[in-house]
Amino acid sequence: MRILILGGDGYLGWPTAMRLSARGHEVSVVDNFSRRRWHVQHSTDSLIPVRPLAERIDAWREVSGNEISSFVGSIEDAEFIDAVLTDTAPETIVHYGEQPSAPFSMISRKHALETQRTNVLGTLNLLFGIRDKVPDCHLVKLGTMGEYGTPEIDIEEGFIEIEHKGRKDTLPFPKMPGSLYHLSKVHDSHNIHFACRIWGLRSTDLNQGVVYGVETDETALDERLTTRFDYDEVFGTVLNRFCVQAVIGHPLTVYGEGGQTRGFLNIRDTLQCVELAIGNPPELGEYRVFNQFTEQFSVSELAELVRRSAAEVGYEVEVRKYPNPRVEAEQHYYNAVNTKLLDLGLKPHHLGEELVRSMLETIERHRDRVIERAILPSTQWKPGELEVPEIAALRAPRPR
Ligand code: NAD
Ligand code: USQ
Repeated sequence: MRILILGGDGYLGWPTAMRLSARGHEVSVVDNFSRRRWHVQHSTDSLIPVRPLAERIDAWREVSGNEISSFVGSIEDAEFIDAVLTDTAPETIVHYGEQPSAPFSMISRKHALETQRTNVLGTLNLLFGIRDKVPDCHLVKLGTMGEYGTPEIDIEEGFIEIEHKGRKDTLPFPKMPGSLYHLSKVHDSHNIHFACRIWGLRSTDLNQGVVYGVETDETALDERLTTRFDYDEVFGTVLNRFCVQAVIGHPLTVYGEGGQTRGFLNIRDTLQCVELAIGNPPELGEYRVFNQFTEQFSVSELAELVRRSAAEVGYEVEVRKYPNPRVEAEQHYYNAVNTKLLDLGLKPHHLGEELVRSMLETIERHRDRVIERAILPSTQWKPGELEVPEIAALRAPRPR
């Protein structure tokens, strides 16, 4: 199959490109390197050094004998994306190419605008490109579980049957996201659904939970093929952050009460899910949603798992509750359905002490690269409300 991966230089995009290339697909990637630029702007970096995209592609050719083509440009650039679609004629597009951080979207007006411009306009521009150049193509779009928020009812996979005043309909599940980033994904979902309903395009919206882990079969082949691994307060996700904190002796940064519960999955399962979506495409005109996670954990449960796993290999770890820089429920009901990918054959990798210890081992090899200043949370959902002296003293000057 001809497959185009948008955001192919990223944490998930690069391992996906290698996996699909290893399976014999004809793979092209698009990236504008904005993620690398945002790190430069914030004086942060991936814990594991990542080679430039062109070097990684050369290394992949050398290791696997397979070719990956690359295009450097922005998804929201109409001329660029149309030219790439014409050139590559993809049968499937996997769209990872967005600003992925909730805290980034809440730093300032400028960051919020950049997030929604990149994500919402990028995806809308892509939809026009698909309509005009490759209307049969299957769009596999990375959405997020956070689109739903934390309602008092079970979360269904995209749609819910509603009975209202004696009449019934199946409608999009209500959305109540907790950041301007998560909200950008809601806007994307509406635009994609619209393009399927009105133009007859086809798409799978993968509402993914929080991803953890650093290794896939392909990244493990050669150190030049590793993917990025972030732990800073803006781009690091919670389990990846806790593991780095455990290794360097920083208290684990539980925000608030730690009862926040989310869906999680191993990076290996991200690749499995994307492969399953690609291999089982929807009909033309169909818009479907899969909830893409394998297990639910609260933040406190994760902190305890990391503390226990790290203690067994000699790290002394303190779990500490910090005033929550976000506005979110800290104790709440959470029960999300995730059967569609399991029905297609997903075999989950479950999270346990062994996996955490292997992450600690990888982190230990790079511990001298940790930028400690970037760990404590300084991005606040309501600026000025939470002045924590310990955090304020360490806060890095931030570009506005
Ligand atoms: P990432 O930042 O590592 O990857 C995104 C890539 O897209 C980057 O390389 C970036 O340079 C590129 N990009 C961004 N905007 C672009 C644009 N306009 N044009 C071209 N390239 C652009 O992020 P990730 O963690 O790999 O996430 C990938 C996708 O999955 C995102 O859409 C994110 O919202 C979603 N997601 C991630 C997670 C997670 O835990 N990592 C969980 C759920 C959903
Ligand atoms: N949290 C802590 N301590 C930390 C970091 C986070 O307690 O040091 C808490 C947060 O307050 C939140 C939870 O952990 O309640 C998850 O936070 P996160 O930063 O790991 O994840 P989130 O901001 O939700 O975003 C990440 C990815 C995003 C993806 C989303 C999936 O960055 O791209 O869309 O996970 S989901 O959460 O299901 O929406």
